[in-house]
Amino acid sequence: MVRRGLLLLEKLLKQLDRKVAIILEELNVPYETKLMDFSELKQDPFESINPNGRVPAIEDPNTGMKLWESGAIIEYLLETYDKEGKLSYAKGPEKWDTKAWLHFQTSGQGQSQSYLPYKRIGEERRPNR
Ligand SMILES: N[C@@H](CCC(=O)N[C@@H](CS)C(=O)NCC(=O)O)C(=O)O
Repeated sequence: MVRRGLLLLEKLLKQLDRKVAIILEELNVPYETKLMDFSELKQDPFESINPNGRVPAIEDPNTGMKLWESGAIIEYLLETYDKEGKLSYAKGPEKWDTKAWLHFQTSGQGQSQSYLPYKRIGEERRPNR
């Protein structure tokens, strides 16, 4: 099946964006990245994709889907492009176990670890705030 490449809107070297890129790579889904500047995030046209004005976000020309929130993007990619079950399970306890790990990562571990480097270098606030 010939697929058109997805557009991944991200900021360079951010772990949330890399997480989405890793899924795309593992599933052999073609994509290109568009690196966003902070100044572009809190206004249109980006806010028409993500009203919360944050990356990552994707645009999928194969389905017309535009999506934000890394966890939702990952679930979408798995359901749409992992028909062979390479990274996901269609049913059974494994399906719910992997969802538990995904929610654990996005709701807790992901957010807290993104602050760790800034704590280590002694900054009170993230430089991008
Ligand atoms: N819960 C969101 C978090 C997204 C997020 O915080 N993204 C950061 C970059 S890694 C961002 O866009 N920050 C811009 C800002 O805070 O204005 C997700 O998992 O996608």
